Amino acid sequence: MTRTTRITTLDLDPARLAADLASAERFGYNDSYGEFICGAWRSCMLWNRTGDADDRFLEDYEGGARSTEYGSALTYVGELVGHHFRVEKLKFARLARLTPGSVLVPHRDYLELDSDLTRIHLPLRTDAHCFSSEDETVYQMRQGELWFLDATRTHSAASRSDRDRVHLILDFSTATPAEALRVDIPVDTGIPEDSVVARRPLRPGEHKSFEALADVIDEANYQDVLAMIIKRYFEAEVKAADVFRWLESVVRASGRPDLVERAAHHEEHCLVSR
Ligand code: YCP
Ligand code: CO
Repeated sequence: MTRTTRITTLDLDPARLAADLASAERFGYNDSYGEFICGAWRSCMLWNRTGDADDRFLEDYEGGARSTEYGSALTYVGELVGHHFRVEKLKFARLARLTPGSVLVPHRDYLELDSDLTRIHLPLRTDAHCFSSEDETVYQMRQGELWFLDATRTHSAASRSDRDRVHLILDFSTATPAEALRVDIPVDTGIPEDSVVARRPLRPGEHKSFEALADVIDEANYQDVLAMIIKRYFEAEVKAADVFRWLESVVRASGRPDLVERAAHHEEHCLVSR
């Protein structure tokens, strides 16, 4: 079984990367998948089924991907992808901007598709204040590192940076990351120790104190309360699955059946089926 792993580190050309990132500032981004996001995670389709950037969701389809106007505009990124990957297996390429202060709700990808894809991340712009997670591991993908991300496992991301984190995200129709690569690199090592970020142990009563948010939560700040729990998960040893347990105890104690139902559906949508 292949696990999330750092495949290699690319030797990026800073000037050419800067030129593509400058072009990307002017692209049209969409706010698809808002239910997975507290804050903003804005995405731009570079390659998909139709070549139309307005087709913003992952979907099942046969055959090769087409470049959108934005994909064609990123000449350096296009060369990097063409050099390292079997583009005939590529289904989707996106730019994703995680904006300052934003977090993703722990979730699993591809649940709505007939078959899983192979997910690759290449951070184009990031810093020491951007974090990713898988289950109970918080880690950092640094600029220029090529990662295979097992998106079928529960994962999340958080930014405490003051700039957008910009990642290139690729999805291939292969069973393993090795089949998506053109270059022969061994892939199966897991998240390396030097990428892992330690979290502190939970303080006694820490979960309990979050229950006080029951007096605060309503339909307008539901996502903000969830964001607070997710931010704590990135700091302290809360289990990924317990993010929804903490939310559940808040909504139950709030005496709001509508919010209890909303949280239950939200968890189902993120982690189980959709
Ligand atoms: C995706 N994961 O890859 C999802 C949606 C957040 C990250 C948004 O499509
Ligand atoms: Co995801």
